[in-house]
Amino acid sequence: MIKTRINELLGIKYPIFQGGMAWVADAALASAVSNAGGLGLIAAMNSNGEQLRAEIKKAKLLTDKPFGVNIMLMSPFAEEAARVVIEEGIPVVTTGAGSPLKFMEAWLEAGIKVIPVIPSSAIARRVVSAGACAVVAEGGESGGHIGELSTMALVPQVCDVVDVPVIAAGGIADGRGVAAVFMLGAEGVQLGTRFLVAAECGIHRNYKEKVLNARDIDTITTGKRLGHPVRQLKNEFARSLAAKEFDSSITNEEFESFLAGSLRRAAIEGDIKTGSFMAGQCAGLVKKEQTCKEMIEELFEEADAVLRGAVKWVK
Ligand code: TUI
Repeated sequence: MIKTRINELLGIKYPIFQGGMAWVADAALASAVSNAGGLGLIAAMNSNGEQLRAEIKKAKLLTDKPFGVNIMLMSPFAEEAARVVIEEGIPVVTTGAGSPLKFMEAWLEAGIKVIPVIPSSAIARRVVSAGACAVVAEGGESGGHIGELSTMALVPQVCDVVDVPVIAAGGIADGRGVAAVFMLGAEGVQLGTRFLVAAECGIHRNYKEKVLNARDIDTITTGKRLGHPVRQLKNEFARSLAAKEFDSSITNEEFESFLAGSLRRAAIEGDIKTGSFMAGQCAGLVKKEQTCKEMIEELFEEADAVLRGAVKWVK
């Protein structure tokens, strides 16, 4: 049994979060993770305020366990989502892709636990002094919008500068990864890529197949020129973005316009050619489809065994 301050803080059985993946993390997935003893998160990114409210209401019918909402701060709906989480009595909010400082006072006042996803120790320090009760330190191995540092380098440096619990994300897909980040000082984990193939994850079959068939070298990052690099599985679309990355005949606005709708095309339509199939470098570790309950139990059984076995190296 692995227990940390995260279990107590959030009232959950296992210190694991499911990443708040846009167009992926809906009520069905979040409630399945919460029912399995982790923290499920609904992604607010792709919904306006009322769509998010409807998704929250659905999740409330599907679980009596705590679940949260992830607010992607670059989303045009971030303001609406920030209000809806308060109105719906959401107990925990995670944020990504920017600074949550302008919303924090209102959320803390409403009794919401705020857990920002952060890519550096300086940003970790800043959000903790503004009242964050924990942080998710996300390394660049992750899928989607990423920072510069790897999980291995980021997690211990964040642990060194904050007193609140640190949840590690990026590159974790099995019990070895869970055990490894605990050794770096993390008290919880957040996984995205592995949950893409969960039975309760409703994304298109083609997306699941791409993850299940991925090798370690099958992801690529694009979008650095816009200041927000995104990791995704290689396909025609990703390669064409990569080719445009340093093409000065294309403006940033044109580059941005190629991205519009690409995540939806992957997750909902399963468009192999023009979809953006976001996934982390650990996709190559994801080989089987399971329910969220099976995944989470297996992850922590493995981590438990790895941590207990580690003592064999100490002479
Ligand atoms: O947000 C994510 N991952 C995402 S969001 C997303 S949707 C999308 N994003 C970009 C283009 C198209 C679609 C897909 N994946 N992860 C959390 C994360 N947060 N990664 C990096 C950050 C971050 C970056 C800067 C957090 C804070 C931050 O602060 C900057 C500042 O100035 O305070």
